[in-house]
Amino acid sequence: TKAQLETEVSKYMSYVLRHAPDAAGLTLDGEGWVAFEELEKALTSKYDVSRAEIIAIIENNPKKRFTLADNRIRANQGHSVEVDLALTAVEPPADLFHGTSAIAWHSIEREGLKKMQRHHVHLSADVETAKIVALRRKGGHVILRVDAARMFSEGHSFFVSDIGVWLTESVPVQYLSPD
Ligand code: HQG
Repeated sequence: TKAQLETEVSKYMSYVLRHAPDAAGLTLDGEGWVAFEELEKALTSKYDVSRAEIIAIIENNPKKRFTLADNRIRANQGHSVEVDLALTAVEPPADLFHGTSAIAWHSIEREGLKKMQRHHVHLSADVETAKIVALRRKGGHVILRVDAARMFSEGHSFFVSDIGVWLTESVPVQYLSPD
């Protein structure tokens, strides 16, 4: 169906713009941008989609995963390839949240939150969003409260992405508690 095609194209765009530009013959610049026309070529050679449909996929993406500006496109976050999104450090809200699996919690309670494959640990401003993130995982879920106020006062830097995801390098255990 059309919806399935849109999801597939969107997932492939995330894959290419975050992790494997080479796979589509693309090269990202230092801040993760690529000419829209180049991406369009890669997508139309692989999928039966038009330029207008690609633009609609970008604009209708529920999580605003991509920014299209000045004929360039980039993923807003979640890269594994080296990019500098030019984020500025800002003071976080007092509490932030992280939704994860009960299994992961066994190691998180010993090691703290690590950035794993990504460039930062991703945190949510509210419990509802953290729950949605957790539900991507199988089995039981845990919502963690992060004492962001104390982390910030003790020298940890925070960044906020275009779409309101809070980012930090790591969260040591002393700042974590199950919500
Ligand atoms: C876990 C999606 C064991 C961490 C979502 C998470 C979000 C540990 C997983 C965004 C650990 C990494 C981010 C440790 C962390 N031991 N497990 N010490 N430290 N973990 O996907 O936060 O679709 O990289 O709890 O909606 O789940 O990409 O991070 O379960 O906004 O746009 O390791 O990704 O958005 O998983 O999700 P991820 P996340 P997109």
